[in-house]
Amino acid sequence: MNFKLIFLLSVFFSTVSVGSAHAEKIPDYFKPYAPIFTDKEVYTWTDKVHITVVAPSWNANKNGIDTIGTQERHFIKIHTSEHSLKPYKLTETDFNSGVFTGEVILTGFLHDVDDDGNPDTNPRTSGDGPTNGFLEVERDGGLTISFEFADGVVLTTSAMISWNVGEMTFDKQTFLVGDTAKIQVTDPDMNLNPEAVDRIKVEISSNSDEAGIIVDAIETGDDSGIFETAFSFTQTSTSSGNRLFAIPDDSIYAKYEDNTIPHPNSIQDDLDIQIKSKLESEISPIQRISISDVLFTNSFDMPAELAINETSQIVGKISNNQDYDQPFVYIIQVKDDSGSVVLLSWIQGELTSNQSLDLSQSWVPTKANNYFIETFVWKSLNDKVPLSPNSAQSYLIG
Ligand SMILES: [Ca+2]
Ligand SMILES: [Ca+2]
Ligand SMILES: [Ca+2]
Ligand SMILES: [Ca+2]
Repeated sequence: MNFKLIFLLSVFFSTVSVGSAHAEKIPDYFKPYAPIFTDKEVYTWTDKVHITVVAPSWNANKNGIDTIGTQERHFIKIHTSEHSLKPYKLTETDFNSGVFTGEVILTGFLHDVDDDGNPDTNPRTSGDGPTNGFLEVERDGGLTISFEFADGVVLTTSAMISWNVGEMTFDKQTFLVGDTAKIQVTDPDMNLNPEAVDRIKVEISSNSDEAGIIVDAIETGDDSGIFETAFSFTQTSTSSGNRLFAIPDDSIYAKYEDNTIPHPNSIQDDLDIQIKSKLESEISPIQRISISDVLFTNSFDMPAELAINETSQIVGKISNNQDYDQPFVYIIQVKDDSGSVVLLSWIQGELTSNQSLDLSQSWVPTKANNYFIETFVWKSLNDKVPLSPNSAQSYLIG
């Protein structure tokens, strides 16, 4: 038994060595060794396909560049179910490498990728290699490369075609008002031309400017499928170009409409890719408005003491410390010494950039007491973020 096994092994090894001794014949009918490689297993519809065939037996001239693919009965064919390139020439990478390469640019099919009603692709099938090939492909089809290596021996390899769901990120989770914000979109399907920089549209908006801006994101290289854009924030002028009107505490939104989404979505479907960030200020909310202690005036606007059953005005002043407009609600609350609220009123409004406002509320005290008068500035009644410290004082009406 042992002898038999050793014998079989020796036959096996000697077969291998005989095979390599004959590898220089052209072609080697007995050893169909010429693996075909593509640089990816899955391509998008407009990718550039790099093809490599390792075929040492086709290295006829050790001192010159050989080619494969165009010899009668030894054609290379690159095809989908609908379109094909044949014959297609591949050239040797070096005089004596036995490795043959070529490229084909996939040209997709007619499709509108930016929803403007016009197709953005130029599908065509032409070229004879090694680098001038264009080939139309379907969204979910395949791509096959075959090489008639020897009579009756056809070597093939296949790759898939698919669309991809786009991805988008901000470079930071929150931005400060002076920042330049960056957005990156990855969608290989929008690399419509693998030999030139492509661009896509990104919509950017804030709570303060819901219409926002539309900016171009530019591909980071001819063949990257990654797109970048940058924009800044303004609190003092309207949105324009790559500048977005937004005030601190606004949410910042970016949207990319992906019109190239994969199966099982239909080819006509689109998907909004949306991300959110936030704009913050170095100045904390409580420092953004200043507040004065209240004064009391009579009906002639003259300073006056409070008195029982007399109408007075409680007058406060607030000032916008920021160079952008701020909505506010100003609240006046008066409590008696038991803690009961005897007056509560509020004034809503907006302070323009660096504006000061006098705010007043009439009050008729009805009994002698030691009153506690407080004023507050909040963002709004729903969003009770203090924009200034509270002001408080006691007032004795005897
Ligand atoms: Ca050669
Ligand atoms: Ca279009
Ligand atoms: Ca490109
Ligand atoms: Ca896509």
